[in-house]
Amino acid sequence: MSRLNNNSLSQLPKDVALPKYDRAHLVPGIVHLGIGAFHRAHQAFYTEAVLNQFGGDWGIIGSSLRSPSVRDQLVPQDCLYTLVERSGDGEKLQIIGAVTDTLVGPENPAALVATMAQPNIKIVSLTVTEKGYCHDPASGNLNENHPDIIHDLQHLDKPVSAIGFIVAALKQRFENNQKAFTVLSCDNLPNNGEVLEKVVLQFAQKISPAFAGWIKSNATFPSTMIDRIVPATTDDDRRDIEARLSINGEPVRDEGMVVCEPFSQWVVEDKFADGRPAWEKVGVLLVDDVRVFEKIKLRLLNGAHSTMAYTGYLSGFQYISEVMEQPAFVNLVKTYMAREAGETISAPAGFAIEAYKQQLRDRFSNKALKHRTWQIAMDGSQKLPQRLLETLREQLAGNGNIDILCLGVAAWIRYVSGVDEQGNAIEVSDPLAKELRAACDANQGNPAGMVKAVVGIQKVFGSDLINEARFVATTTQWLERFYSKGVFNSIKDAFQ
Ligand code: CS2
Repeated sequence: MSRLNNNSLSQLPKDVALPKYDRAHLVPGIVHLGIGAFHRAHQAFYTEAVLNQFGGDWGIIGSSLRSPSVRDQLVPQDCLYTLVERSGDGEKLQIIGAVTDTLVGPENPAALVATMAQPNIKIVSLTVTEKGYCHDPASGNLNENHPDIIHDLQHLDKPVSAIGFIVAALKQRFENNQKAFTVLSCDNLPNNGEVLEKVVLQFAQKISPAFAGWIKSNATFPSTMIDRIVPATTDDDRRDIEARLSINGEPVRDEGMVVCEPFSQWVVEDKFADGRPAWEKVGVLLVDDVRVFEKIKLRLLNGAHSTMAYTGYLSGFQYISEVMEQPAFVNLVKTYMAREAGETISAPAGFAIEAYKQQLRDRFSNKALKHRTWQIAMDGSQKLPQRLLETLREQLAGNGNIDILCLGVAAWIRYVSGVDEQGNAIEVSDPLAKELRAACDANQGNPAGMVKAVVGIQKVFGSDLINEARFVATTTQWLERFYSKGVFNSIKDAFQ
């Protein structure tokens, strides 16, 4: 079996869309930190659209800050990969060519820093997930006790964290009197640009105030709202696509392919230090203020996602589309969007918010996407603050509806206890997994004690929420119900 590469392009089946420009003319202008499936289906897709429709030469150097697997998938195939859009209407295949190389941070950190410091690099973008910011989610401050930050402050010549890489590369530019770059956060955090700027400046300040001052006045940190549902690629996906790419009956293997939904959205604050691709020509919304878009998306989409992930997983559903086949869950999601989340949102003029909510429910119901509840359930300690807890604080302040927010928090506590309703272990993937498990174990059989212990973790809940009696009581009631009659039955009783 052959492998997708530059030579196979011209022979691929006619219904596979190909790069329409000469890849040899690309000049890397972007280094992306964290080249996972999301980047390949989102920012690289938009840059590809600019290249296809309007030319230019913006190439992307991808990098992984953890494992070499994406490099091993992409480099042997000239960094080409297939983007597969799936919905009930079928499947659309496109080969993306915008990525020119892929580096692995841990293998040679100095090489990645040097690449980021090259004058042709104008943007360093990142998708490193919430926990990659090494900040305290409740306060937004750099977590100086984070092992990666401790390491990087001592060894900035070989950083391990995204923050360390950014600071190290900016430092070389500062020392060489070069221009700064734009640092473009593409993670699901409210005000992600501000969050990133804060941790980068706090880190740089520890090196020298003059350097931190230079970053502040020269680098820019636009905030962005990113949206596209991109489940992790599976071996079944790779096998299916092999056949779809076959040349003269011989399958073509693509190890780097990604699957996504047709929908995508990107809203970007337009403040770039040294230029950018003409993304506005291909549907990206360049605006002065992203916050309202980010709030709408995080609360309606991601808040619903996390709530469905914990309750759905515990009810025995593997995929989000299966959860959406249950009338009680549909009603739960509708109510949450109208009430708990919806009441805290004022959409900008012209934004059809009801249509947006319906479209979200349709997207969740896309059966062609195998989006695992377990995947979304990951890293809840990093996600809950912006997905549910900020909404909760607003609702508490106005004495408003908090029921489904408490249900979501209770389901998360039930999930991080680490044992499902059949007594099987749950593989909880979360940087605080041990601490959360210990808090639950110390209160076995005592839902009220579990809630107090978990909500007492200030890194997640701040110091205020433990004192909110209505929140603690409602969350405890849900957790009691979950333990006495099961999660699915509790939801059916309340929402069917
Ligand atoms: C999901 C998101 O995994 C998760 O936590 O909620 O990745 C979600 O699919 C994206 O934000 C959609 O844009």
